[in-house]
Amino acid sequence: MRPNVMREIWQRGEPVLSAWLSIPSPLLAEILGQMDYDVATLDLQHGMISFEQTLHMFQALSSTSTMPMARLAGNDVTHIGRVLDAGAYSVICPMISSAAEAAAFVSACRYHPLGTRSYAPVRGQLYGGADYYPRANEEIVKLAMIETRAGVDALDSILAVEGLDGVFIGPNDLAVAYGKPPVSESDEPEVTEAIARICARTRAAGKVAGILCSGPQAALKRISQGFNLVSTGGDIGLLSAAARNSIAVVRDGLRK
Ligand code: 3PY
Ligand code: MG
Repeated sequence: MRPNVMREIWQRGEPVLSAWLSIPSPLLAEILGQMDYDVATLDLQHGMISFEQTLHMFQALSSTSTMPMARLAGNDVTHIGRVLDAGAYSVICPMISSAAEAAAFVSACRYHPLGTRSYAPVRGQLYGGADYYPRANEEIVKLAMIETRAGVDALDSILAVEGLDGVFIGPNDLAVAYGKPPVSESDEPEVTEAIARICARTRAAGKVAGILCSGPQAALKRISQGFNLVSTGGDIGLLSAAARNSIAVVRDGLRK
């Protein structure tokens, strides 16, 4: 099976850098796949991406060295199976609040006897290779999103779930959970302390600590805090910033 680049990067002790895609476009996936990201995460929870578009975006990514990841729409066994069958090599499950939820998520990602994933990996096998079935259980990376108060409280038991590779913090939902405004880089002490605690405990448990970041400087700061998986800014934000700057230069020039 094609090796999961994320595991190779973590084995070297380096952080994984992810693009974050919400716009449903195979061409966009191909363009970002040509940049220097390790993985591209399709946001199937809050992004505008359907199952058919997921398939086509994964196909577009497979012409590049950037590996396909998905932030799932939810902890649903049928949905998880379909996203893996479409070729996701790593999956992030939102809103995990207990060890039982984390265990159900991991089970949905693994074949018998370790889990309950139904067999027929169709495109997963085309992308992964002929030995997909015997290797997929261990190769696919499984991350639980911590973004609720219950999830923070249950962190140690979630980290103890066998087969879970680590956690991924949703900083917006987490801030909301603490009664604060939804921003990726909150400076509210309760939120910053919770994020630091989640990162420290997760790394101490030998697991992956990931987090969504609003941009490159935030990503660098999170890596220096100990995170070893970061998104470095989403497609919508990148496009908006580039367009805003571009038109501003022209309008400023016309005023001179
Ligand atoms: C969050 O910040 O809550 C997320 O889930 C990222 O989209
Ligand atoms: Mg969230």
